[in-house]
Amino acid sequence: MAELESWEFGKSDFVLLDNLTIEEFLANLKVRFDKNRIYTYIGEVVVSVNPYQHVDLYGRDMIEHYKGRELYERPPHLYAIADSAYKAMKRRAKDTCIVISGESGSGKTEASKYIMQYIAAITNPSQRVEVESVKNILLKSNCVLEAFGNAKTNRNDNSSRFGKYMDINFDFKGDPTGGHINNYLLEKSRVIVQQRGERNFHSFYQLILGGSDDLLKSLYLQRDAKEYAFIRDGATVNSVINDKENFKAVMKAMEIIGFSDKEIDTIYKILATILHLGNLMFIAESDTASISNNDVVSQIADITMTVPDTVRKTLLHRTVATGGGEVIKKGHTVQEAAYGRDAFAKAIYDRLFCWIVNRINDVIEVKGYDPRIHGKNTVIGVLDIYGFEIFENNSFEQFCINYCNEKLQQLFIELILRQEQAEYQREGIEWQHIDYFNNQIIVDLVEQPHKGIIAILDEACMNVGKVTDAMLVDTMDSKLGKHAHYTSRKLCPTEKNMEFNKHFRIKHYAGQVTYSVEGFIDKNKDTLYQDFKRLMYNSSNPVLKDMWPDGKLSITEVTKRPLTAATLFRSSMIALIVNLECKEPYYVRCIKPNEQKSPLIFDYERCRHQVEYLGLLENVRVRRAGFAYRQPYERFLLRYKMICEYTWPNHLMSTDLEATRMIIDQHDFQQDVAYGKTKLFIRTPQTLFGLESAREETIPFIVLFLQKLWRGAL
Ligand code: AD9
Ligand code: MG
Repeated sequence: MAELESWEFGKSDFVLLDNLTIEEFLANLKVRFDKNRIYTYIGEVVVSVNPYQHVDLYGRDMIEHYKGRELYERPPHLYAIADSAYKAMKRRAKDTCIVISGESGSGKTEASKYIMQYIAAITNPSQRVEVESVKNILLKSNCVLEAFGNAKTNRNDNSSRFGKYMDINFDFKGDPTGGHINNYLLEKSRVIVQQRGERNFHSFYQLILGGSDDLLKSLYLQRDAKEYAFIRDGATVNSVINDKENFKAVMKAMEIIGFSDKEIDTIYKILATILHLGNLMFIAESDTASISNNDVVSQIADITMTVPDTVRKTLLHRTVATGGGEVIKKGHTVQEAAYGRDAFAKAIYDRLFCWIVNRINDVIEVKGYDPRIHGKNTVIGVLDIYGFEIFENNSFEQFCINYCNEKLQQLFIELILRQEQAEYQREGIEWQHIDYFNNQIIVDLVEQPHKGIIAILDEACMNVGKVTDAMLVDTMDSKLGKHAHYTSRKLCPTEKNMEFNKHFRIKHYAGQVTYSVEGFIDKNKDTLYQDFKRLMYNSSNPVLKDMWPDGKLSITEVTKRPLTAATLFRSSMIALIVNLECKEPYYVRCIKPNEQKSPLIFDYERCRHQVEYLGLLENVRVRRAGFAYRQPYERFLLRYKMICEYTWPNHLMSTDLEATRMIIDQHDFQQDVAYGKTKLFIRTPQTLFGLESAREETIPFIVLFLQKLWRGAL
């Protein structure tokens, strides 16, 4: 329970609500949002509402205010959660993780940065140089990853278009010694096309607006984003982001992290290559394609240090091995050439992003750590991953993102309940079972081997060219028609918002989402002609070559069908969950108060929806069904010992438990508490209020007493 604030700020913990209804929940959230109290607890979960304005909550003084404190001693804050995770790690050598969830624009990335800043600020009191350097790199990595992985969308001016999980490693002293970043499914389709009002990744605009004249000249670029097809639409979008300034900041960050000049140079060369690729024009010549602006081909060849003729051939042909083992070059049609070019542009950006992440990992990886000498190496993980998405048109990307959220919700349910149960068992207190919606059924619908949507999709991708998107819906209908969480137009003929064989719908835990199946097979197959890989591998630029090791294989050596995008994503999600499961979790649940990015609007309906699908009411119920509060005896006594004459200033009982019992008995709260092995469990808020008001009443007497004591009057 957080430090009790004045009533006008609402309840600092939702467990304190008098009536647990969605209306009361929202009313409390609104009162707090209006007063800039953007954080509220549900036990140890932080609910955060995006304030959409600067709030004075993150200064050095605030960090000091929270440092080393228990959750309930201070008003709710991310810092308190970060401190709890840090304490658990330091005191009990537990690996912990902080899972931040919420929809796009709800404040996850900002929260993750505040958490990292807090951890950086409270560690390394002795200012060890190597630790300072690790901290600096960890913080700077955000700036680089945001440049390459974030973009302006209609929901968020700085939307993360990738999922991120960062481990921070600590030595036995509790100082950061390194870290590791895992990135998930970058939305690479954005490289070639963006929705109206959205932009490509920030990095492109930063280069065009912030790069020096010399740099742009060497890359054959003009300082006008409208010149480039892939970023043209985004160039006219109003943006609050200062690309020019950010270019400098990213450059500096990359230098601090330790990217070499050659590496930085290659990064910008790749961006330029993508921009030039977008401007290539294919024309039909008899039934194959040719390129009308060959100067662009030469520029690409020069920038990528490849041979112009090979670049042209790669763009216009593909190498295929015939059944008889013969290798032939097959000319593309205009459509195929454009498809290949787009796939290539997406792939080089994706490779670049993964390479940047790996490069940062190389630098921050813990080296030379020997647990026998240095003690256990512990970890705090921070997960900032895309929230649930329901758009007007939901495609393959939303399908993956929403599946990811199902997995995380499953973990949340498991861990919160399991953790409660474990704590009760550990403390020797009886556990009551709580009913909740278990979304495992939806997880299965998506990921089950042979029967799930991913399996059906993969099967469709195996039959190259034979299965259309429409046939895919048909197969899903026949295999999943009876599933309670799956439907389509055929299964539900009266449904007007779905078209026959074009849409299917999943009833997610967070709401119904209708997916347009168009492009599913293609995006899942994620084909990139081997010729492009070979082209990059044969570059004379060693940094670029390094990003394409698989280009080494000749066409006859490439035998294995690559794994599909959905299968790769499923494996990465399963690995993520395995990783999180073995850590002690802390949760931040972010809420977006309105669509207008306004600090003044609390849109009830939008908030209601989020509270519902985040399962926050259930969360409070779980917390309240048992004991809403728990405190170690030692801590309890520190706070309340003054309200009983037998425990103040110090008790003489044999144990802290006995002393606690003395206080509880004297104030007649016996009915509402249970005594665990190390903690006192309190069932209802009223008891806590009673204790708090007794404390408030006593403090003036104690102050008076102490003053007299000092004056020698006693
Ligand atoms: V997405 O899923 O990556 O599209 P996020 O990460 O949930 O999304 P983000 O953290 O980027 O949202 O927050 C969106 C914007 O809200 C930020 O750019 C800030 O302008 C604003 N924001 C979020 N949190 C805070 C805060 N604590 N204080 C002030 C905030 N502004
Ligand atoms: Mg984000």
